[in-house]
Amino acid sequence: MPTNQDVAEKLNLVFQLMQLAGENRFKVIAFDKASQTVKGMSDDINSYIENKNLTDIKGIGKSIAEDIYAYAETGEMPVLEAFKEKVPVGLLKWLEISGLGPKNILKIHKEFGITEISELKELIENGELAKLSGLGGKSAEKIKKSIEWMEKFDERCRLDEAIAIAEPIFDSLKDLDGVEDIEIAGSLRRSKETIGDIDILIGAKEEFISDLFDVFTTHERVTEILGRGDTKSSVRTKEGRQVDLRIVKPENFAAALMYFTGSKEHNVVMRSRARQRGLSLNEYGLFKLNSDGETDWDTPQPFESESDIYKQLGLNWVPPELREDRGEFDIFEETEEFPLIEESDIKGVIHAHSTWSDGKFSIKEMAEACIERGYEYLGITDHSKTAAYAGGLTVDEIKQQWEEIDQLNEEFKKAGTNFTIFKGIESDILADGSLDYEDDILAGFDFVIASVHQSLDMPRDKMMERFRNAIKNPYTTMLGHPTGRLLLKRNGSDIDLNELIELAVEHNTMIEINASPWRLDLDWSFGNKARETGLVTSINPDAHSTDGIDDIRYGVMIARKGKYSKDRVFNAKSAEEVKAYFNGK
Ligand code: DGT
Ligand code: CA
Ligand code: CA
Ligand code: ZN
Repeated sequence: MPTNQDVAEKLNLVFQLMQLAGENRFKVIAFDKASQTVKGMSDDINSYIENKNLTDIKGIGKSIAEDIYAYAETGEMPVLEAFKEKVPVGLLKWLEISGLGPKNILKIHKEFGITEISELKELIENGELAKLSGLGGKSAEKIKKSIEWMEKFDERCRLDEAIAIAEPIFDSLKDLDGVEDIEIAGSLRRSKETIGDIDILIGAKEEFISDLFDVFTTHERVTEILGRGDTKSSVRTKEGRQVDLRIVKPENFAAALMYFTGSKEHNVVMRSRARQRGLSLNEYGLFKLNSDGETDWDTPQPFESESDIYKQLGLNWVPPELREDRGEFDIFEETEEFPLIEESDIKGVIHAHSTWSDGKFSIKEMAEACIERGYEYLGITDHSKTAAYAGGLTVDEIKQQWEEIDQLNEEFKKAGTNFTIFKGIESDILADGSLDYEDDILAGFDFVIASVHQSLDMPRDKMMERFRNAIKNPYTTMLGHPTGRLLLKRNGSDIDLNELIELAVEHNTMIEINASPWRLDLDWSFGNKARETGLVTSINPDAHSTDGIDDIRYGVMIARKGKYSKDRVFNAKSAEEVKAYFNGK
């Protein structure tokens, strides 16, 4: 019997292959929607399969239902097999190469019969690719550069990818015999936006170690055992990521957790604080220094917890997100309470797309998904007219959309649902920094997110002028994804964010933290600047589907890392407060 996950994965693969094959847009979207629906379902899909009533599920049409029945019966999904014939699965990875669209990918594949990116790189290097029309000179150079970037970044993965790997492995270990303590450590515990390898730490007595490593190294995601020692095992998962599991004595757990959480920079300061107090701090614990200034292993200092170790070194407990040696020592010498934004503080969803532009769900469906998740409001922001490639809205369409929103709000009111949809727009910042509509239209929105989507690689001074104009524009409520970076894929624009943050504060313009795990932009490393200047952010999912709303989770992780408390997060305000703010602006 297939699991929901199996079915969702198969449908998603069809979706991706269809995209590559250049299938009709509506068919492609249908598979994407169906896959997301199945992934998010709480009941077992098999009960629908048995009752032959899959089409009762919203988002699954008749033809996809047939595909799923066939899959359940035979273990193969005919539509998937058909597409695999047309487009080899290996080509999917090519979609990540910028400068190479689906059409050219298929053309190259047909002409040269290759499916590996390494083979493509060879073709470029020996000049063969240039023989295909439209792929010579400049575009070949661009493709080659992009491949080199990808190779470089293969060493790391995004935060969401790391979580998706770490959590199931963590869950498979946490209740096993002998596990007294268990935590995810390393960069993942610190909520870094990209992760090298995943580190898991267990506190257990020696007699349990071997069994625990057995479970770990035979986990269903593991494809390769990279090493197995007495206290550490490393594996590679089917996603190509490395996971390290270390098992320490329960009494060493707190010290080891601190050590393996890092960062290295944070640890360096901690060790020097220990030395100043005549102590030595390492992964095994806290010891006295002998007269030669070396660790005296016979003098372990007792400690109860991480917090206790920090106390002994003159500090309050430092939340893992802040352990980067970026001012946390000054703060936690003084403060015990340093409140950081929490997911439960978020009251509404700002920055979401609907079918009016490039979103996959209607405004109503997006609103219902927000209500389901307990939010009080939704700020819809479809693309503006210049973004024609993303279905940007004409002035006429905006007026129709406003009517629809008024109507929906009226319906909510009548039904006694305490929920508000705000009228927003994600306006392109044009090349000269102006927004994408005349003032009388801009004035009709509740709020405006101003984002750059084109010509991201302008020279720094031109780009800065562009941003300055957008920030100063009285209709700009907030900047969207300021650098435009796509993590591990594309660098952001060359801009001076410190200056822009100051200017934004001066003009009462916010800067979003785009919570898409591809972006996480504004970056957390500007957190100190934001805090000093009093910048207000909004943690925005930039959702293009109902699922996308849940990306807020990653935005909150990054906002915490950037030291934001809830009073500097706009969408931690209630619907009433937000309404009052929009009316005032
Ligand atoms: P990553 O994996 O590149 O995303 O980053 P981390 O921080 O997870 O680094 P990783 O996995 O190499 O090591 C995990 C932690 O262990 C690291 O944050 C601090 C600690 N650690 C590892 N090696 C050293 C070292 O040579 N010196 C110090 N002070 N700490 C280390
Ligand atoms: Ca790591
Ligand atoms: Ca590691
Ligand atoms: Zn955008």
